[in-house]
Amino acid sequence: MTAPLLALDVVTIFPEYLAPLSQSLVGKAIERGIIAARVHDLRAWTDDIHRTVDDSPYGGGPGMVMRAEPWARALDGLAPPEGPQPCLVIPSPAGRPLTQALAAELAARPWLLFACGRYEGIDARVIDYAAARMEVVEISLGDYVLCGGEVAVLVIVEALARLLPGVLGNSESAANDSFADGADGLLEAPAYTRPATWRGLDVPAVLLSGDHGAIERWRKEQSTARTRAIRPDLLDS
Ligand code: JF5
Repeated sequence: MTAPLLALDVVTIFPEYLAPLSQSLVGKAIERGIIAARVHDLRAWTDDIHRTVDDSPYGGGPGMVMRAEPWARALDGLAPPEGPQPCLVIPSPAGRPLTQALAAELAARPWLLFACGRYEGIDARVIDYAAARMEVVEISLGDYVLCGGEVAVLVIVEALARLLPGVLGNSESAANDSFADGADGLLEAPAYTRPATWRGLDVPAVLLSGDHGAIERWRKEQSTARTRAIRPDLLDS
């Protein structure tokens, strides 16, 4: 097999949480060798009998913080300092918002290393330690708090995997997506399939008309109306 387009490492204290990576489109891309994915248990890089990954926060406050040392050993083990370096991706409510543009940027990297935080997050020095030799991107899925980074990693991997050549079929190409390069950035118009009447509900007649100009205009109106109602912020830009 030829080299994968994208290598993924995920470090987590809940490796089973990443099981969905082997399903669906991402799973297929792994089977087909387009993506190489490895999931690692952070506790493999602890050295005490309790395999401790957390401790109380300096300065006080609730909750626990992930200790720096296991993370540094994980980074050094997976990406030895003298070798090629991955882009380190850390899901965090304090990160850069995930957008289609950021997903496309990440999809162009050869190697991504995901660090899944839990509790109140990872000792901040880990980011400084990593940033001295690799690119580090903290990414937010939105303004809410998850219990850990694992689900965010699944979201990020799914968003970028479908942008890799060969992952989507031609019929489901990413090029037409609302947020793809050159797209209008509006929400998609509603979609319908057979039957034309279903439980008393009809497909809009224009879609059955065969008039491609009228269909295009109708879809644009639908997109604009939906966007104005649900995501007016997308119209401002
Ligand atoms: C995480 C400590 C990281 O909660 C998130 C998140 C919210 N939006 N985007 C990501 O990340 C996981 C939880 C707790 C650090």
